[in-house]
Amino acid sequence: MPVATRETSDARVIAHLDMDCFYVQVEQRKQPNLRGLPTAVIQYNSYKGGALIAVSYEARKYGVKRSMRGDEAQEVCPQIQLVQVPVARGKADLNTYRNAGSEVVSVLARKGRCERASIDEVYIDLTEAAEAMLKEAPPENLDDIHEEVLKSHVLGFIVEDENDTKKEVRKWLCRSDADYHDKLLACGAIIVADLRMQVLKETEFSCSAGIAHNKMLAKLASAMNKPAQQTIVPRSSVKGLLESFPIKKMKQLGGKLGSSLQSDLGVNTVGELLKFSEEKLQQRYGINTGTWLWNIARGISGEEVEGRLLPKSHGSGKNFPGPQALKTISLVQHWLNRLCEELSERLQSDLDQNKRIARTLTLHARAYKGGDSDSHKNFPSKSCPLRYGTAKIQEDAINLFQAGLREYIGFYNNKSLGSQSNRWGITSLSVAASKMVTIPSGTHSIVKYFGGQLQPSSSLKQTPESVIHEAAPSSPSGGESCLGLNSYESQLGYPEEDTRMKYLRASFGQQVDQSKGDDLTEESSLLSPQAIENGTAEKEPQPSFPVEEPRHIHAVPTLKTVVKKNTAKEKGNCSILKFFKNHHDHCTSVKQHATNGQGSESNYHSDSTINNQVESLKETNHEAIGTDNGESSASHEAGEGRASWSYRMEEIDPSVVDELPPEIQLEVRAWFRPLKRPNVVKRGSIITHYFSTNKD
Ligand code: TTP
Repeated sequence: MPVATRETSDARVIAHLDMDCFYVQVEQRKQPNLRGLPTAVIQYNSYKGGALIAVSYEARKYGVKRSMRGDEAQEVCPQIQLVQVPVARGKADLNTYRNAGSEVVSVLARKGRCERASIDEVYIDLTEAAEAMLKEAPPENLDDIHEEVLKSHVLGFIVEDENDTKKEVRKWLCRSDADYHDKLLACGAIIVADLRMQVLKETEFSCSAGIAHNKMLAKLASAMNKPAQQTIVPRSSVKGLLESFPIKKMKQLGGKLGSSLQSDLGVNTVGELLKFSEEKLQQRYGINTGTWLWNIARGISGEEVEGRLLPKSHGSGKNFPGPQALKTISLVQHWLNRLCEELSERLQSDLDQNKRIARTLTLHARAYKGGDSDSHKNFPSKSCPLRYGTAKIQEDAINLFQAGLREYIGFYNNKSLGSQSNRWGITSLSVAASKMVTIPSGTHSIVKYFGGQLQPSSSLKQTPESVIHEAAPSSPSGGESCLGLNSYESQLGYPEEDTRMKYLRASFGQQVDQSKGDDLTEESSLLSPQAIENGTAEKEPQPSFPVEEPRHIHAVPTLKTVVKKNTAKEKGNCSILKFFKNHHDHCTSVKQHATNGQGSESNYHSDSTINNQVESLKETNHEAIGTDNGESSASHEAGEGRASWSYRMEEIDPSVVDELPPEIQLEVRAWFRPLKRPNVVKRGSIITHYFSTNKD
C-alpha cells in the first residue's frame, strides 16, 4: 500500500530521465548501420519471429508495437531490422543493457543526487543546482539559451504563435516576473537539457525528461513528449494535468487499489479523487493510503530522490509459457540452477565492484495445478537468508521452491509431488537477491560486522523452517524484476544498528526482545531480518518435511555479544568459525607465521601446509609472511606466556572458507597466495579484528 510522505519543500526541482527505446539504442550503438532504420529488439525464442521487447521510433511510425511478434512486425513494416537480445544460459542476458544504463547514471550523478529507478530510468534532485543557478546566472541574464532548452514543452503554457514556439518558450523561461517556483523550474530545464546533451555525447543515447517539483509529476511528464524531448510541469499546470489522467496509469494505482477506486468510488481519473475528503479516503483505505490518495489528487508527493546509483536488488527469471511449462522437480532444478548461476555471478560482481552484499534470497514462481494450465493461482513467494556461493544459492533456491510447492499444492507428502492426481506446471520462475548492504571496510569490529552482514556468509543451512513468507506479490517475470531492479523490495527502513543487533542476537540464538525474556530457539536463529524487523517471527508450518539438521553458527567466543545459549548439536567439521572456536582459550587474534623461510612461491602453492598461528594479543603484533615446510599441525606452544597453535591449511575443508563473510573469504584465501599476503594481514585488518578480544 502506498504511504504518504510529507513534502520537505514544495520548491524542489526533480527531474525524471527516461531513455528512448532503450534496448534498441544499445543495439544500434553496437551496430551503427542500424541507426535511423526501423528496428526492434526481440526475445531469444523464435516462436513467430520472437516477442518484441523494444521498438525504435522509426518502426513505431509504421505501426510496429511492443505487443507484436517479429512475424507480425515484418508484416506491417517489411524493412524492419530485428535484433535478438543476447542469450546466456538459455535465457536473455541483460548485462549489456544494465551496463549501458550504468553509463548514463554516472554522467547524471555529476550534477545531483540520483536514484536509479529501473534499467533505463533515473530521478535526479536538482534543487541545489537550480537554486545556485538562479542566484548566480538566472535565465533572464543569459545571452544565449541552447536550442535544446528552447525545445522544452511547458505544460499549461499556451504558445500564441505556433511558428515561433522557441521564442515563446524563451520568454517563459526568462520571465522576470515569474514566481520563485517557476524560476527554479526554468533553471532546472536548462540544467536537464545540458545533462541530456552530455549523456548523448558520452554514451550516444538519447533520452527524454520531465522536470517538476516532485518525483511523481516528473515521471508523468517525462513520458509525455518522446523521444529526445523534455517537459516542464509548472505548479499552475498540475490540476489540469491530473484532471484527465487515468487513475490506473498512476504509479502504484495499476493494481488492486486502482481497481477499487474505480469500482468502489467510481473514480477513473486522478482529478476525480478531488471530490473526496481526506477523512473519507482514510476511512476507506486507512490513514496512510487515504492521505496519500488525497495528496496525489493535488499533485503533492514528498517522496525523496533516494541517492541510489545501484540496483536495489538482483533478479534472474525465465518464463515457460504453454507447452514449455516445467512439470517435474528435476526440470525446475535444472532451470533454477541456471538462474542461480546468473544471480550468483551478478552478486559476485556487485561485491567486487561495489562492495555490496545481499541478505535475502527470494524465489518467485507462477504455476498451475490439476493439469489446468489456464488456472493460474498464486504460487507463494518464499525467502530466506542468502548464503554466498553458487552451490549454496542453488541449494537454497530449490528448498524454497519445494516449500512453496508444498504449500501451493496443499499437502505435504513429499512422495506425492508430481503424481498424476496432483499435477502441476511452472510457467515462470525467478530468483532475486535483495536487502543489499554495503560491507564495512577496513577495521569494523566483528560485532558491527555480524550485526549487519551475517546472513550471506553464515553457515545457516536453509531448512524449511528458515523459509519466510514473502509478503511481496509474486511477479517473476514482471517489469523491473526481470531487469534486475526489483521494485517490490523496499529499502531497509530502520535504524541500521538496531536491526543489526537484533539480527545478531537472533542469529546466535539470543533473545530478540530481552524484556520479554523469551529466548529464541535455534529455529528462531534462522529467521530472516525482515521477520525480525517486523516483529513477525513467522514460521512455516511444514510438519512432514524431511528436516535436515541445521548447521549452526559457532560464535567466536571472544565476542561479548554472541551466543547466550546454543543447545543444538554440532554437525560435522563444517565451519571455520567452529574451527577457531575450538582454540579460543589460547587464541584471540589471527596471524600467519612463516615457520621457515625457505619456501618458494611454488612450494607455497604445491604444498599448502602453511602454518597459521593464532596468538594471544599479549604477544607482539609482528607479522611474518612466508611458507611452510610441511611441519605437522596443531602444535601448541606455552612458553613465555605465549599461547599459540598452528594448523595445516590442508586440514581445513576448503568449503568452510565459503562460509565466511565474503571479504574475510578473500583474506583467508589470500593465505594460499603468498604474493597477495602483504595486503591482507596487517594490523587492524578485518580478520584480525574478527578474532580479537579487545575490540568493541
Ligand atoms: P521502456 O522504458 O518501457 O521502453 P523503451 O525504452 O523501449 O521505450 P520508450 O522510449 O517508450 O521509453 O523499457 C526500457 C527497456 O526495457 C526496453 O527498451 C526493453 C525493456 N523492456 C522489456 O524487456 N520488457 C518489457 O515488457 C518492457 C516494458 C521493457
